[in-house]
Amino acid sequence: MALVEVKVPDIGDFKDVAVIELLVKPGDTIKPEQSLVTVESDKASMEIPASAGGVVKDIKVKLGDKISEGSVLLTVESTGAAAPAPAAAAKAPPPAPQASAPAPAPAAKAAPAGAVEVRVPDIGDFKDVAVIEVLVKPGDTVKNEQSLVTVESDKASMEIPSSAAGVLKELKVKVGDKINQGDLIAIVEGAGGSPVKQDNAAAMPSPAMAAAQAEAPPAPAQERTLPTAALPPHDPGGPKGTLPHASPSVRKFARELGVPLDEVKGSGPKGRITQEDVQAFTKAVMSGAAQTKAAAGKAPAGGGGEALGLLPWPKVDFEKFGPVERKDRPRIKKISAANLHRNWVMIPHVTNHDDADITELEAFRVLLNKENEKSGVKVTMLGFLIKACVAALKKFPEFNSSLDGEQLVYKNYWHIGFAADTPNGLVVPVIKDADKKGVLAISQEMAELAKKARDGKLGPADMQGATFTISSLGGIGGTYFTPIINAPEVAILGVCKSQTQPVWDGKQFAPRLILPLSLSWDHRVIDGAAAARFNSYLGAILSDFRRTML
Ligand code: CAO
Repeated sequence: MALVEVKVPDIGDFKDVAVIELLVKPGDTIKPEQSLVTVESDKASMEIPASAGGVVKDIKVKLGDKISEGSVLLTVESTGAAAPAPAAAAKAPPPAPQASAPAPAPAAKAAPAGAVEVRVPDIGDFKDVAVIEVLVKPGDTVKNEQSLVTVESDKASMEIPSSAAGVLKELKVKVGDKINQGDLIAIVEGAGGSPVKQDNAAAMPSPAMAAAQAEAPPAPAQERTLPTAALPPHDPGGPKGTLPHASPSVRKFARELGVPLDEVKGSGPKGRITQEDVQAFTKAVMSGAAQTKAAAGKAPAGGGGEALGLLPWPKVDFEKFGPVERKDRPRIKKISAANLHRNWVMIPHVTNHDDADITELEAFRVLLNKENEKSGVKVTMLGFLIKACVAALKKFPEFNSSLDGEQLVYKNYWHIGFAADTPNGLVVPVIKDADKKGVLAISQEMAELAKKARDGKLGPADMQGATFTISSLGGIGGTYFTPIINAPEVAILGVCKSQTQPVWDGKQFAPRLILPLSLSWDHRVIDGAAAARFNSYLGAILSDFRRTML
């Protein structure tokens, strides 16, 4: 079987274009005309198809390499099945030189003084292509070759550039219009711009198109108003592995910002990614509202310290030291891990520990449960804690706020989340409007939500809208811990198991039931003194619940 070199076919005027995507790898079996690499200039992109089929032996280019016609892309071990595709041999229509010699264009119609008609250049095979994006508006100052509109067929999209510089007086097309070569797009006036003469102002067709055109008689050279048209870029409906559905300029913009375009959701027609989509994605990542896959992928692997300039997470062959068992982590654990990690890294946490004397409150709780034995509503310390926290949050509204850019959002509702331990991981159901509910109602709702959580039946609405969270390990044990704030909240209360302790009452040691409190707070929003006051007020309420009435 022969080893065949697959070279870049005639791609017209495109020289030294950068390889931005490799679509095949050694060992792949490829068919003639299958796309091999994507190349891109600053105006357009295109996929280079194979001139022969077979098994890929060796890839001769890598990302970033600059290639031109004749560059060797790869070698294939030919199956002999298919003859070399005509693409390589195909002659593209005469290439479109970049607008270097501006001259009055015969096609540029009279128009008002200094006004220039900008028309659709030779866009090769493309007929009746729809305008899917208008990139400028009347009054804009446009530069020569600045993209004016994006058009799209079912196979590719391209930007149509201006042939003149100046102020855009009129736009003659709108989104949805079908356009063809020679159609008037816009009128541009003045500012040194002039229509540009262009022989063979052909938009560069893709090699596949070139192949198709090879059979047609060469188009006669014409002077056209528009000198340069963008090369039809990649085929959005093409084989898997092609670039995301976006215009070349948007892809360039995304590359400059380091935005992984395949993670951006397009809001344009047919899911096309617009510049605004890229900007919104960047904003979301910067504000912490979203994460790139690369960042998220690093987190579960053990913290991905590379992004912070830390050592990579150690990779250990555990089997070397003994038998191991691997299990997939439940979905809830993965989601909460990513959230906890973000919150821990992005929020400057401080935790204040304090104690509350709940001797009387516990006695009251026991009495209440005895009285309510028949009703079946069991009151735990958490019910009182939720009510006590609402009182403290009302007294210290900063603790019931959220950061939003330069502003602090004070919430005039008090929805309290509580961490619930379930077989599948940690979830945080929310008691809505806890300020309007009594301890019995809160206890009942908490029991229902905790059951729903353990049964895996909590809906998103059950877990949304919290303004403050309590994490109680009181039923389990421990003294103090450092709970992680549940963003965008700014504080969380951790509670551990109450213990009877000897407390000095001024005359003697008396046995008192002491509840350990751990308040974590966001130091960007809250100061240490405020946190100490919050804890101390909370302790006072828990010692004497009558204070909530004050
Ligand atoms: N001190 C001493 N005893 C306590 C207590 C406290 N602070 N809090 C609760 N208890 C007791 C209860 O009275 C109950 O006692 P009885 O069985 O004798 O009646 C027992 O501990 C069990 O209580 P509970 O846990 O069922 O009820 P709860 O209202 O306290 O908590 C819930 C409900 C859903 C929060 C809890 O079951 C849970 O999941 N806790 C774990 C939360 C968690 O994982 N937090 C860590 C998150 S990491 O930040």
